[in-house]
Amino acid sequence: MVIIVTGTPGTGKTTLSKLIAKEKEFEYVDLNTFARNNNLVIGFDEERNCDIIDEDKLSDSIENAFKDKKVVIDSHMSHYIDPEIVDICIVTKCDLKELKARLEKRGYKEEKVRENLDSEIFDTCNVEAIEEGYKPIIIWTDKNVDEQLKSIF
Ligand code: DAT
Repeated sequence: MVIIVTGTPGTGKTTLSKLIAKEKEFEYVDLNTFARNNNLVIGFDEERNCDIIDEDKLSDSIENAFKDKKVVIDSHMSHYIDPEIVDICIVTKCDLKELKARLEKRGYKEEKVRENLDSEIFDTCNVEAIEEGYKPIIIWTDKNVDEQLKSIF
């Protein structure tokens, strides 16, 4: 079983993925680390300040690595994995004031805070996931997460 967790940076992907891993006994996978360890990094996106992952090879690698395992994959790029091999797509979302506070606490510069807030306002990860063929489940991480997870597990 494969769960992906996508969403704007700061909305709580890692926190939620690790919670699911711990409570539901899934293996936690950070997609960036997985991509680096499996030679799937084909460049660096200066604008987004993140690795460019070879999308063509990504899904096969994931499928081969985690066949018959319970795995939760954390990344704002995870919705680029082929929906065919994913059972559940979660998009984390967060109240904008709270998100701004979280990003500032991380020490992000004003411009980067603004970019991520815009991303959240435009619902970018959710929209992209739907475009890829997913039916995402939204989890609001500024509200009671355990309560919302009951609709999944
Ligand atoms: P992401 O992985 O999307 O970048 P994160 O999991 O690192 O986000 O969380 C960003 C910050 O928000 C971090 O300081 C913890 C806080 N946070 C995330 N989920 C939360 C929750 N459910 N309740 C309270 N704080 C949360």
